[in-house]
Amino acid sequence: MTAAARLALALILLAVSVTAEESHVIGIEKHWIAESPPGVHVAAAYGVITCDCVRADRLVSVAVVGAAMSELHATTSGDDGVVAMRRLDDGIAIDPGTSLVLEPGGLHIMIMGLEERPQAGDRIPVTLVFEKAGAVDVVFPVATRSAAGTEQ
Ligand SMILES: [Cu+2]
Repeated sequence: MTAAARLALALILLAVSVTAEESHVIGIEKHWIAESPPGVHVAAAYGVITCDCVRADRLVSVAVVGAAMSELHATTSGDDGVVAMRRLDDGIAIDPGTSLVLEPGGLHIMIMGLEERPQAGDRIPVTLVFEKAGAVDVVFPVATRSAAGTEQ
């Protein structure tokens, strides 16, 4: 390979990597927060998160307006059939071209210390924080579990 060809190849590789940096886009759809019963000040949020990216990203934390704190949880069922929730302190990885599905009975955002219980029709601002993409603001609509189940 000549020096000129080598330089041309290096420039092409540089262009590709720059493009990759620019096309790191987080998408979220089908997002919703489940309505809580009266007197309950915790809630769960769900949705499908995609990463239009070359390198993997990671959902590391979530902030919800009107809530004291939020955690990322996985629902697990043991051999004894007991269903429990586990806090994911390292966040949740999201690989390029795949969907991160947060759904009832699986991964979810646990919202705690809500000033008011979320009710169907409410719209709650949420900030999803990703390792690479940074903060992504999304408004989550609140729906009853039955309504969400029939709609999806
Ligand atoms: Cu939970």
